[in-house]
Amino acid sequence: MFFITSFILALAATTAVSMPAPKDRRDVRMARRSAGGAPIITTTTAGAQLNASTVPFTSVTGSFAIPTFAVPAAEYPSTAGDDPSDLYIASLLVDLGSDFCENGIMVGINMGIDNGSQFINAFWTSFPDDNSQIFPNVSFAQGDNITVSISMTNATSSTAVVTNESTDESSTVAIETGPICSQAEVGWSVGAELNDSNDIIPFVDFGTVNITASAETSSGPVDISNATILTTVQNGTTVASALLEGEIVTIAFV
Ligand SMILES: *[C@@H]1O[C@H](CO)[C@@H](O)[C@H](O)[C@H]1NC(C)=O
Ligand SMILES: *[C@@H]1O[C@H](CO)[C@@H](O)[C@H](O)[C@H]1NC(C)=O
Ligand SMILES: *[C@@H]1O[C@H](CO)[C@@H](O)[C@H](O)[C@H]1NC(C)=O
Ligand SMILES: *[C@@H]1O[C@H](CO)[C@@H](O)[C@H](O)[C@H]1NC(C)=O
Ligand SMILES: *[C@@H]1O[C@H](CO)[C@@H](O)[C@H](O)[C@H]1NC(C)=O
Ligand SMILES: *[C@@H]1O[C@H](CO)[C@@H](O)[C@H](O)[C@H]1NC(C)=O
Ligand SMILES: *[C@@H]1O[C@H](CO)[C@@H](O)[C@H](O)[C@H]1NC(C)=O
Ligand SMILES: *[C@@H]1O[C@H](CO)[C@@H](O)[C@H](O)[C@H]1NC(C)=O
Ligand SMILES: *[C@@H]1O[C@H](CO)[C@@H](O)[C@H](O)[C@H]1NC(C)=O
Ligand SMILES: CC(=O)N[C@H]1CO[C@H](CO)[C@@H](O)[C@@H]1O
Repeated sequence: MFFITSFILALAATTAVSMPAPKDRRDVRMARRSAGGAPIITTTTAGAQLNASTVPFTSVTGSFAIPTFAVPAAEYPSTAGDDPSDLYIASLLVDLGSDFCENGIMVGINMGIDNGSQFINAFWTSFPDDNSQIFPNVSFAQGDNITVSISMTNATSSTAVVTNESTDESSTVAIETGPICSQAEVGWSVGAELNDSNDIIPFVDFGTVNITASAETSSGPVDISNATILTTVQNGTTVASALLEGEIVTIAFV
């Protein structure tokens, strides 16, 4: 289990947090999987996910405007109340292989409110080592247009890029993983994080976000219209839902 402490703590949180381990997410998904293309129910993730077909994916990209976000209303079911001094987080992610491969990468924007203070950062995480780091040289504000991508350089190395289109600032990192399996899925989602006790940190209320989604194989761009929808259900209540229209994944906090 890794901890995204470096930036959260730097922004005054006293709580250590982490991304849910992929295995935890997968177990939840597989356990509750419905037949016939129905959404997969998870406790941490809402968005769309596409399995590889015969040709492995080589890249995944998502573009979105960072939404306005706020402390959720009192009825939000995963928390006892709407205590404004608490920590609320949501991560806007693209994924390559983190769910179904031993080795995988997630890249995204981490946004939240800690004791009333907002923070936004870009981070990448590689699996299975759960190594999470912050992209340098780029910062963010609500409303900024962002593009994040992961591109495989070769079998064991990928390049991840985060661009703030609103200022044309960009940050690029090379990520060494083990070999990413040929069945690696791609995904575009909003994900929750876990605290030190492995409890889910409540989502910040992110309203609605539209992710323009794309993926490629060595043969070129892929039709993502068959992607599977992921819905977040916590404590029996849907807290985030998603739909896919064309290449747009719309994710809503409910
Ligand atoms: C995607 O692939 C994984 C295994 O790699 C499998 O468990 C899962 O059912 C597949 N999902 C769909 C929607 O086909
Ligand atoms: C889940 O719901 C039960 C019953 O309403 C409540 O007692 C419990 O605190 C809730 N758990 C969380 C994590 O919100
Ligand atoms: C939360 O913010 C309030 C008001 O700014 C401050 O008085 C308090 O010390 C903060 N609490 C923590 C744990 O930082
Ligand atoms: C893969 O690419 C990385 C980055 O360019 C390089 O350091 C590494 O040696 C390459 N690995 C192989 C097996 O070619
Ligand atoms: C984001 O992109 C949209 C559509 O191109 C544009 O209307 C908007 O002004 C951009 N926002 C910022 C902050 O650059
Ligand atoms: C960040 O900026 C410094 C100074 O300009 C530069 O040396 C470094 O390569 C940059 N890092 C990235 C990931 O762009
Ligand atoms: C994690 O969150 C739960 C539920 O909000 C809380 O009871 C617990 O104290 C938290 N643990 C840490 C280490 O912050
Ligand atoms: C998302 O896209 C839908 C459909 O195009 C649009 O109605 C909605 O305003 C968009 N929402 C945001 C937050 O951009
Ligand atoms: C989507 O799924 C349907 C039914 O399984 C299949 O016939 C179709 O070829 C798939 N389309 C793509 C682009 O994969
Ligand atoms: C680092 C940086 O300059 N980020 C900028 C992204 O774009 C918005 C404007 O839309 C600025 O407010 C941020 O400062």
